[in-house]
Amino acid sequence: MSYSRKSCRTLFTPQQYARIYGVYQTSRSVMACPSFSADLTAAFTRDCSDSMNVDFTDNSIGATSWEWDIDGDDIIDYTIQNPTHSYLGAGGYDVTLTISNGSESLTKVYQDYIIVGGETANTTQIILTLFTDNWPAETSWVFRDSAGTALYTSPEYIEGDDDFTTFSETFDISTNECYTFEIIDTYGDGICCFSGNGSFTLTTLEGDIIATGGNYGFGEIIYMANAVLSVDDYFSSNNMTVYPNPTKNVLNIKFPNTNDLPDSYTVYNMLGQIMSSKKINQVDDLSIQTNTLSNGVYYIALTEKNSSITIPFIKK
Ligand SMILES: [Ca+2]
Ligand SMILES: [Ca+2]
Repeated sequence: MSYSRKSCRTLFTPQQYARIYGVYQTSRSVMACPSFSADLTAAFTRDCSDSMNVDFTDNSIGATSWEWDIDGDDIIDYTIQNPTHSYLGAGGYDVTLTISNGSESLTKVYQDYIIVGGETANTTQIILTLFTDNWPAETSWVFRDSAGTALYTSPEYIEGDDDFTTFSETFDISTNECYTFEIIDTYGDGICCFSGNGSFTLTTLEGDIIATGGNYGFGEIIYMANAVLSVDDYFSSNNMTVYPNPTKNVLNIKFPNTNDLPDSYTVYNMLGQIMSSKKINQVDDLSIQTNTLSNGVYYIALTEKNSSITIPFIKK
C-alpha cells in the first residue's frame, strides 16, 4: 500500500535513481556471469574394444574441490580436478561431477556420457537399409574402417525425387576390424519423426540387426567389430586345443568333453570370405579338411549358442 499521491507512485527522486544506479554498478558483474557452475569435457579415442581411456577436464567456475563418479554407481572415484580413467567393460556410463567452493556444492549428471565398445558384426557383408523422410537432402552417411578411411559414402539424396524412398547399400568387410557407420542430418532433426517416419538399419548378410534408428538429431555413429578375437564363457571354460598349427591337410579341434561340443564352425580367409562352414554333430566334424585351401592365414570361428571364438591358423 502506498500513501503517495497516485501521480507520484511510479516516479523516482534523483536520490533514488542514484541509489539504484549504485546497486546496479556494484552487482552487474555478478548478474552477468555465474560465479559458481559445474561443467566438464572428456577426451578419448573410441574403438570397438571393451576398454577405453578417458581424460576428463573440469571446466567449472568457482570450484575448490571436486567429486567424480565416472561410472554411475554412486561411488566417488576421484577427488582431483582432472582425472584420467581406464574403462574396462562395454556399455554406457553416467558421469556425475559434484563441485564445492567451501560454502556450497553443486552436482551435475551427464547421462550415458561415456560409451565403450561396439556392436558385434561377425559377417562378410553389412547391409544398410535407409528409408528417407520428406527432407532427404539433409541425410548423408559414411562407412569407415578403424583408420578413419571412408570406404563407402552416401550418394546425394535429392529433395523431391528421393522423399520417402528405400535405399539399400552393401558394405564388404574383413575380419578383425572395427568399422564405424556415421549418419548425418544437416538440419538436426534426424529422419524421424517430424517429417515422416524415416529410419536406417544395419544388418549382417545373415540378417541379424546390428543397429537401427532415425531419431538421432544431427547424427549418430555406430561402432561395429567384425570377428574380433574374443573368448566367451563357454570357450574360456573349455580347454580346447587346435593342432597342428600351421596345418597341411587337416586341422583338428579337440574339446575335453566330447558330450558338449560347439554347434558349428566357419572358416574365413583374410578378406572375411567364407571358405567352409559346417554344423557339428560328432567329434569327427572337428577334423577339418584344409588341403583345398591355398597357403596363408585363415580364421576358424566356432559358435555355441550365444558364445563364439575366432582362432587364426596358418595353412602351409
Ligand atoms: Ca563410481
Ligand atoms: Ca532431417
